[in-house]
Amino acid sequence: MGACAKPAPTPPPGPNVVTITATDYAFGLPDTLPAGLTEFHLVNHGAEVHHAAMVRVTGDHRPEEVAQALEQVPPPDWVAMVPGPNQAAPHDSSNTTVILEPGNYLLICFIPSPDGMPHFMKGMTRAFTVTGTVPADAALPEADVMLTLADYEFRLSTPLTAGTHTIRVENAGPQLHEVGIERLADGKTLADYQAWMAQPQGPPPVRPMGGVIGPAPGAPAATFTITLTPGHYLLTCYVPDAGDRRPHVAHGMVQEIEIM
Ligand SMILES: [Cu+2]
Repeated sequence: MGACAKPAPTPPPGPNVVTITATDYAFGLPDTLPAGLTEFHLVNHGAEVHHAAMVRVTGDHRPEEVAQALEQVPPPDWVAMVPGPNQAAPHDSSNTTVILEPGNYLLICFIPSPDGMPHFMKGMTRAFTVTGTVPADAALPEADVMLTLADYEFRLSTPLTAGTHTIRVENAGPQLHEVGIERLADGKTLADYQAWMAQPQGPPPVRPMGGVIGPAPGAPAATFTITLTPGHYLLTCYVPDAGDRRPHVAHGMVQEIEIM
C-alpha cells in the first residue's frame, strides 16, 4: 500500500462463533469465552429436545436457586437472563446471536423428560466464564423481522415468509419470555397441539425449530436465524407464569402462523 493511500475502513468484526453441544443430559462448550458479539449454535446429539437457557450469575448459587430466582418479577439482582438458543430437536440445531458481557454464566436446560423431571435436575447445567470487555463497536447483525415478546403475546413487525430470516427478539415484559418456533405436522392445527398439551398421548404434533430463550424485560435484544418452508408453525412460550406457574402457552402465548 502506498504511503498516501487512505486506510480502508475496517469492517465491523464478525461474531465469535461458539458451538454448544447438548447430549442427554449434559452441555459441552469452552470454559472461557471472550466478551463481545457471539453467535451460539446449539447442536443436539441427544435423543430428547434440549435448549440452552443462559444466565449470568453473581455469587455461588445452585441451579435450583437460579431457576426459582428467574421466575420472580423482578428477579433478584444476582441473576440476569441472557438470550440463549431455544429448543433444538434431536440431531438438529438452533442458534442465537448476543452481545456477551463479562461475568460468570450458567447454561441450564429446563425441558422436562418424559418422566416429568427437568433436564437440569438430571445434571444438565454447565458453568462458563466470559472475560475481557465488549468492543465499543459490537452490534447485533441486521434483522429483517422484529419480534416483541409481551404478557402474553408475540408481536411480529412483518408477517414471516418462506426463506431465511434474521429475527431480532425483544421483551416488552413485564415477565420473562421466550420464543420457540415449532412446525406443525402436516394436517395438524393449533387445536391438535392444545389437545396434546392437555393430555400428551403419542408423539407431539409439532417439531421444534429453534428460537430464543429470553431476553429478560428491558435487557439487550438478541437475534436468531431460521429458514422457513411452506407450512404451519407455532410461536410458543413455556416460561412458568409468575402468578399461577402455568406455562405462558396456557395463558394464550401461542400463535399459529402459516408460511405460504
Ligand atoms: Cu435438555
